[in-house]
Amino acid sequence: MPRDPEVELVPSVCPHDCPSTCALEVERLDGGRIGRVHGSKRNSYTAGVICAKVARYAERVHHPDRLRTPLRRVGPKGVGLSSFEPMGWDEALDIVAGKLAAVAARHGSEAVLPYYYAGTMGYVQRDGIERLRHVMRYSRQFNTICVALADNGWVAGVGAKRGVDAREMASSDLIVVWGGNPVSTQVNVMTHLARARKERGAKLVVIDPYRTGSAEQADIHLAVRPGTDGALACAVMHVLFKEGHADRDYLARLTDASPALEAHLASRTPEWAAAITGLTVEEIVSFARLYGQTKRSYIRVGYGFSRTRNGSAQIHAVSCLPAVTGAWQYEGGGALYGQSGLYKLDRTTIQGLDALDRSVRVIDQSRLGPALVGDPRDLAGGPPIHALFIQNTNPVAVCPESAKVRAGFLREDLFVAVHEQFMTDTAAMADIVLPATTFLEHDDFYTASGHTYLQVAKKVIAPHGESRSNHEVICALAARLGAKHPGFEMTPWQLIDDMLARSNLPDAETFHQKGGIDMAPPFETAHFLDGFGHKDRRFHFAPDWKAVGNDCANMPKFPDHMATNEEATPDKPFRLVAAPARSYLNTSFTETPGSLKREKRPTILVHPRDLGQLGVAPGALVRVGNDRGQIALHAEAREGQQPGVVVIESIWPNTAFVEGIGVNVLTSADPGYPGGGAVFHDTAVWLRPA
Ligand SMILES: Nc1nc2c(c(=O)[nH]1)N[C@H]1C(S)=C(S)[C@@H](COP(=O)(O)OP(=O)(O)OC[C@H]3O[C@@H](n4cnc5c(=O)[nH]c(N)nc54)[C@H](O)[C@@H]3O)O[C@H]1N2
Ligand SMILES: Nc1nc2c(c(=O)[nH]1)N[C@H]1C(S)=C(S)[C@@H](COP(=O)(O)OP(=O)(O)OC[C@H]3O[C@@H](n4cnc5c(=O)[nH]c(N)nc54)[C@H](O)[C@@H]3O)O[C@H]1N2
Ligand code: SF4
Ligand SMILES: [Mo]
Repeated sequence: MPRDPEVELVPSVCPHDCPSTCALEVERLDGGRIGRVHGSKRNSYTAGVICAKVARYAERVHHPDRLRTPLRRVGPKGVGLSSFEPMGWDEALDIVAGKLAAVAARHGSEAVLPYYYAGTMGYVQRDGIERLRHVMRYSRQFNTICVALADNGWVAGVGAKRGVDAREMASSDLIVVWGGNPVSTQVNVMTHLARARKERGAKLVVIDPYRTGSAEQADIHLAVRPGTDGALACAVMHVLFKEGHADRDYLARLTDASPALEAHLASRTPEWAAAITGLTVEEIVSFARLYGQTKRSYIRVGYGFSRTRNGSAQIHAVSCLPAVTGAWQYEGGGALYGQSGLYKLDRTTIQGLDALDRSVRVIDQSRLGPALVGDPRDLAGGPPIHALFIQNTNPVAVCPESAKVRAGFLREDLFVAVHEQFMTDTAAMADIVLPATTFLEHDDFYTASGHTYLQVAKKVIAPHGESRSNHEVICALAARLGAKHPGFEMTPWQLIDDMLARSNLPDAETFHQKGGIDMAPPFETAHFLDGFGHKDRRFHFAPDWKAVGNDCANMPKFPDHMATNEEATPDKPFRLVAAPARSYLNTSFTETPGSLKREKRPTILVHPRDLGQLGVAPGALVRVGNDRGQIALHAEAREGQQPGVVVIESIWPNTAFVEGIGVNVLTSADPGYPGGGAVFHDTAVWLRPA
């Protein structure tokens, strides 16, 4: 569509928790509004393409429900806007600071938990809360909700959190999207792999328990049972060794491969894996042959198959494949999980690391529910949590075991302040709600996990209503609490420049002028030809699990299927996958008309055979539950997944479900092995007609 020449295009960066971190061009209109948002062509990973939900960002940033003023709750918790009345900023900040100070004075500073995540991925606005935490000695947060299991599994083998540049997919002959759904969750993967398909006739394999948008586009879809990818990977390696597709020279030079590894894999037959994965022997063997016969094979490792109790072992097992064939050596070959280990950024000032005291107790982010209801395992011998200050996350909807989260937030003796853009499920439980800017209304700095650019963005429009940025709120609270740190006296731009100077990088203005700087390492390094990340420079088939986590008793010596998941039982015969919805970004965009129109209503996808056996008509209301709770939602028949597997695309607000209880009442807060991490796709449930 031709653009109106009068419209000013302003550069920005998408701040959402998405591996793509797209470079944007925002149409700035008169009167402080924006028009369409476009992908920038200056960034060769974005390559002019962004997802539909962010292209329509005008719907979100100018939404009539955006919070405009601070609010005080005067009615019951959990009801929404009608329970609140507007108030002034000074009074609101005085109350929040006063409560945090009173709780710390009475119960100790660890009774205060600043709680955050990745509503924005900008370093200044996301991580400033850490500075306040450390200076005030408030409880620390162990970040486990997203990448912990996958990071540990990847680093166990590869030794560094980086991989082959995603743009190289254009030179691949086989692309395996393993446990990810890029059509929904990072659209740019599809751009780059489409080139390989068009120009080289590359094959696309998608490994996912259900027929996602990505699976629909694949040449081969392997619909594994959830949590069984380790078995599939082992059987593939079995075939690779048996049929002569292992690169023995590579294995000897750059890995710790041993006769014991081969003997172990000799017992991991396709028949063995078929029984575990639910795939046929034929499917497994033909995928293994395709992989073994293709030098330029690229695995794009998603997060999906890490979100199980055995998730780290699963990621490790899959990361072994290119080490067996030596695919790492070739252009367009190897694998990528994430690139965040490429950058060595010194975040001392932003995060207040110079004030960090490692003796302060740590709360597991994913176990917020158990921690709030006082599970002694989660309080590390410290006081109950009496005050929560929340930015950038919506735990009442997104945390597992949400019945406990809710019970915790309902505690009369808990003070909650939430800094938000919308009246989320979490804000509705707060005592004080503060209105927050979006990325278009503040400055920030961004790294990416899916590509290698570092980027900065300046604000594009004035703040909505009276909303303030996270940085402003953190600094205002620091002033009231008497928290001293140079970071509280700096502007966001100064904080970015401070970090860049400490990291020996050009200043923020240079990043801005250039539209970001590509930090891609040379081919040799990107492909680990100069060695992997471990001390011995080798890939580890036999990982030192103790180096990545404490709970190692169950960890297998070699890549394997680790049978520690919440298996289906006669009374809970279904395995639930709580996958992301295409038009939402976690719970963000659940308020925008364009996204709602596409997602329609909370839905459980059930195999037609199962629906028939349950006597449920497609479209009917069903009840889904387990020992942790139950929910009601509509069912839809879906081919392309195994019987016994059900899928709820989310994360809908709890209030979108007919009974006001959302999907995470079903998911478990058990930490995955060996170093913790949320297990959102590792859930057994029963299903009944409602
Ligand atoms: N549209 C949209 N985009 C998003 C998000 C969103 O909510 N919506 N969320 C963002 C965030 S925070 C993140 S971390 C990323 C996550 O993006 P992804 O890497 O795509 O990871 P997941 O969202 O966990 O799940 C991806 C796929 O894994 C599949 N899966 C689940 N269990 C298994 C398994 O055991 N084996 C295999 N092979 N596959 C399995 C699911 O069915 C799902 O299709 O996406 C980001 N982008
Ligand atoms: N069932 C199920 N649950 C899941 C997952 C799943 O796949 N299935 N995925 C999990 C994963 S991978 C993740 S990462 C988590 C994500 O969970 P969250 O981090 O809670 O992600 P969002 O729901 O997008 O919530 C971010 C909130 O931050 C707010 N926000 C955005 N920018 C700013 C800002 O600048 N300032 C302030 N103060 N607020 C801001 C947004 O309005 C939004 O309400 O969810 C997890 N929960
Ligand atoms: S949500 Fe992801 S794909 Fe969409 S614009 Fe943002 S970074 Fe790009
Ligand atoms: Mo995430």
